[in-house]
Amino acid sequence: MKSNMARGNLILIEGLDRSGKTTQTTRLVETLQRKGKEVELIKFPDRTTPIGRLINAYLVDKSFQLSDQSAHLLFSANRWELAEQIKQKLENGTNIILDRYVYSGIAYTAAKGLDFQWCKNCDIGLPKPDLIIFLNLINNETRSGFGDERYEIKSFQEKVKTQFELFFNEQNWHTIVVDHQTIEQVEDKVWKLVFPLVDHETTTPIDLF
Ligand code: DGP
Ligand code: NA
Ligand code: NA
Repeated sequence: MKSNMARGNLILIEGLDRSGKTTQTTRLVETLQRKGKEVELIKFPDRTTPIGRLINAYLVDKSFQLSDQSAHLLFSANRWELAEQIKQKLENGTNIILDRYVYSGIAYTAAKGLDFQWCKNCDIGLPKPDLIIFLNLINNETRSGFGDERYEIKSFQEKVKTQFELFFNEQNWHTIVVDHQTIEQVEDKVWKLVFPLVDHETTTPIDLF
C-alpha cells in the first residue's frame, strides 16, 4: 500500500467481563454501516479457530488443565492467527472494531501474578489500535450476574482491573465510566471518540506494538 492512501482505522473496545463491550461494539458497527463506512467486527478470543477452540475449552471447563504461561500464549497466538488479515483489511480501507485485544491479554494473565513485561512480549509486532476505549465498571455490583466461565469471579475481576489501570496513560487510550449509564449514553460517548477518526482520511502507516 502507498503510504498516502487512506486506510481503515483500528478501533478497540476493552473492559472487564460484563462491562458492555459486546453491546457497544455491535452498536458501533451498525452505526458505521449506516454511515456507509466499510467496517468489520473482530472479537477476541475468536473461539472458532483451532486455537480458539482450545481457548474455549479452557474457559468453559475449569478442569481443563493448562499452565498460566501456555494459556497466555494461546490467547496471543489467537491474535496472531488474524494479524495478517487485520493488516490487509485496514490497508484495503476497512475499519476494524475489536472486542478485546492485547490489553485483555496482558491484564488477565498479569492478574494471576505473572511478570507484566513477559506478558507483553508475545504481542510485540501486532497491529496497534488507533483508538482504545476502555469501558470502566467502577463498581462491579452495578452489573447483572457473571456467567460461570473461568475468570468470572468478582475477586479475580478486581485484580484484572488493577492491571488494566496500568494502561490508563497509554497513547490513544480513553476511558468511559459505564456505571449507572444507559446503553445509549455510553454509545453516544463512544461515538464522540470514534467520529473524529472516521470523519477524516487516515493515511499514517499502521502502528505496531
Ligand atoms: P469474552 O469472550 O470476551 O467474554 O472473553 C472470555 C474470557 O477470556 C474473559 O473472561 C476474558 C478472558 N480473556 C480475553 N482475552 C484474554 C487473553 O488474551 N488472555 C487471557 N488470559 N484471558 C483473556
Ligand atoms: Na466473558
Ligand atoms: Na480516520
